[in-house]
Amino acid sequence: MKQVILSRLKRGGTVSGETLAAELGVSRTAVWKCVKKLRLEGYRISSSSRSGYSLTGLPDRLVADEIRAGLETRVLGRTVVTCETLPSTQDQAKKLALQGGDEGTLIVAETQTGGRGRLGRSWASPPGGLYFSVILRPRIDVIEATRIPLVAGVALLRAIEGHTPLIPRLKWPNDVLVNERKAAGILAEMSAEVDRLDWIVLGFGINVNTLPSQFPADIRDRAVSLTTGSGSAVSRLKLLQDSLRELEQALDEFRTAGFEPFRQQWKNRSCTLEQRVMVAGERGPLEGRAVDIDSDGALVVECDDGSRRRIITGDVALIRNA
Ligand code: BTX
Repeated sequence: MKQVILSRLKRGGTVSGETLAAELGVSRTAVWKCVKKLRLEGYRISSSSRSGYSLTGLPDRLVADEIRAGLETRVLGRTVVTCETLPSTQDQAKKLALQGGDEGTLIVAETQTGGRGRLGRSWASPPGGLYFSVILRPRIDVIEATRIPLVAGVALLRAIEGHTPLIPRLKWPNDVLVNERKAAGILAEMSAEVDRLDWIVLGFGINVNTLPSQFPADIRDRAVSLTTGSGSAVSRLKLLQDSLRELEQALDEFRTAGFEPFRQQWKNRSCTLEQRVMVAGERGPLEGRAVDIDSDGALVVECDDGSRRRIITGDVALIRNA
């Protein structure tokens, strides 16, 4: 009944409690109770005893029904779980994946208390940001999975570009930088057997409407939100829906056309290539010039002695003015 009332109000105008009650075959009190529930979910509904109810605003919170209503995907977001707060959407999604959760299952939280980054780091997750994880079960070889985070990075950039006048850049492997500060990050985790990929969980942390004062002091000069970067508010709901659409399209393209088109797009949007970098990798620190992304998605660094090293995992710092 709540959904019927909501879609009626979404058509616009004012509709009386009496009309709604008659249309639904319920009492006016029942209608009023549903309106109350919708208000609790964040819908702004004005009411006047003479003319009735009208919808004046959508929730700023991410509501599962709203996410689903505007989704242009086949698979991603088929199941949506929204939470006010979670330790980590990634942990929740991994738990569901292990229990056999469907491909496309989406976990979204308004805030996280234990948001995780790569290599055991943390991801600050105050209100105003977008924090979500999605379960993928791609039918690809395990070896191909290393490319998925870069494919996801390109997809996220496309979504951000569609929402803001910003020119975001990708820092290997998949940080999104705006004005040289980090605006988003992607965490990819997977479970596989020798020859079979079971699942990949992709986690996205995007600073959408986060205020500078909401970032922890130690990252305040390195983090930025899309709103602060662009000077105009960005809809978290639309950005979430567009990110999922772009991700699904990108994964389809990856399946049919392979990694090469993404490698090129990644390189065109990169702020890592042709820069002097310091890599904290598995085999110790390494300094050199980032020269390429190879066909596996690894970063190729040319050391000062001319030798080339492939970086598969690790942290890359750009050395400015070198
Ligand atoms: P990362 O390891 O590349 O980035 C983490 C590093 O970035 C931190 O060490 C810190 O320096 C900085 N940092 C932390 N929080 C922020 C922030 N909000 N904005 C800018 N810089 C920050 C990148 O890891 C991958 C992050 C994925 C986060 C998502 S959120 C949804 C899902 N759930 C979860 O627990 N993780 C993922």
